[in-house]
Amino acid sequence: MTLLSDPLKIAREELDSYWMPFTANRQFKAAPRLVVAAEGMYYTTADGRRILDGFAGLWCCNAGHCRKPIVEAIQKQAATMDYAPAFQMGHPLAFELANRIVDLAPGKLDHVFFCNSGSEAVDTALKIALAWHRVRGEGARMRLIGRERGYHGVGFGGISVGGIPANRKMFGTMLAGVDHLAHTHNLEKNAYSRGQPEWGAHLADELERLVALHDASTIAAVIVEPLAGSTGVLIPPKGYLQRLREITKKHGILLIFDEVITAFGRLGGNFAADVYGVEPDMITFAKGITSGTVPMGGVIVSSDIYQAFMAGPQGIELFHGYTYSAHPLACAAGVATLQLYKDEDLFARARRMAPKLESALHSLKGTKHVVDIRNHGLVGAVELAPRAGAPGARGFEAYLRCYEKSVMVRSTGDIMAIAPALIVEEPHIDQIVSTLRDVLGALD
Ligand code: PXG
Repeated sequence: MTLLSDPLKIAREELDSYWMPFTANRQFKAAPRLVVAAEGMYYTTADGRRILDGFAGLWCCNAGHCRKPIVEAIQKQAATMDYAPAFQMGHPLAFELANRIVDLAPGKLDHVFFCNSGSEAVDTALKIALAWHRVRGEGARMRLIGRERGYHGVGFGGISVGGIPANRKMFGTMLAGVDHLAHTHNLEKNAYSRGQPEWGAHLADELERLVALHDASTIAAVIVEPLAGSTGVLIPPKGYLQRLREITKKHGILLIFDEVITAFGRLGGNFAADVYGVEPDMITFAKGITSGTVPMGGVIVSSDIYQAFMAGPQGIELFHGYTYSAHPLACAAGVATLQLYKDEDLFARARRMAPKLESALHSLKGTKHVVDIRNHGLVGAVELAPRAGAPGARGFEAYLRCYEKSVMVRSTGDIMAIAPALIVEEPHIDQIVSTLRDVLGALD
């Protein structure tokens, strides 16, 4: 079967060829959830239902869906110049987008390398870290340090520094020389914290232990999500990121913030680095840069990093890049997206809506199964007690039932995650929370 008979009424056997990512394929194909259109805060399903999008797609459509200025910019670019060679050639929009990103970036972060996804951004940042130490004559710094429960995409670099067991266990030994910090999640100490939890800054001191074990001269970089998203929304304890910054600086170790989720307004600032007041050496981004419309990712690096490469011999300074680095459609989408964020002051809007999301979510305290509620910016999570012997089952069922009730949230294990577009309004938040309340109340 090659053609869909009718995109709005796809027969079950027509769903077979596509091997879906991070999806229970057999379960999905037995009861598919197909969306065919999107606008603002809503998806439309193949059977004509309107679904409130409580998750900005997958943490990415920060400006809301199918926003006109972005759509038009992509259409125009597709008709003007479809593609430009990425190596030894350039096109103006790539430089314009890099300039705009640098304008938003904190402190000394002033150069941008483009790729096409968060996973590529992470692998790019890790490679830059290794190469940077090498061009400075410290090539023995080859170790990379991640964190338990971290999600850094699915490349071999990303799963190596990542800390999600299911994403690692099937894939061999991954990169050598990687170690991990402990994660910061602790329900006993921090349950029902609003914003940053009080307890846990000392967990950053573990880095001193790893430095003592491996010696600083072997360690290239530490990579963390400032707010860990995918694993179920772990908000950094007060002082934790500052402590990581102090220790990395003291030992000449690069600090990479993986901001694939947190960049571009999600926490109410340009970057999490701004919101938490900690300046890393590199920031990875993706998702929100184009509001999810065209795949794009990238790494913002400090001037120290860029200039070390530019001080080397003439010729190609970094043997790394992608056919679609700074793709014209992605750049057009990126420029239009950043302009829209500015025109509508959407990051300030996220800041204004954050307390509303916070109080609405925390009103779920006491609802059946709920063991924790946490939030920062326009990110929230409701953690459920797992069913005995079936971790993740309750969360997934809650996700399905919310969808039946026309609200899309996300479940990761038994944690329900919420991350609406920055255009979200109070009635949307109320609908998300009341749907969760009804669903959880009726769930085994
Ligand atoms: N780093 C971080 C911090 C991410 O959140 C990636 C890297 C990888 O990005 P790509 O573009 O390669 O997928 C991510 C992606 C979820 C969810 O439900 C999270 C992501 C992707 C899909 C679902 O939490 N994060």
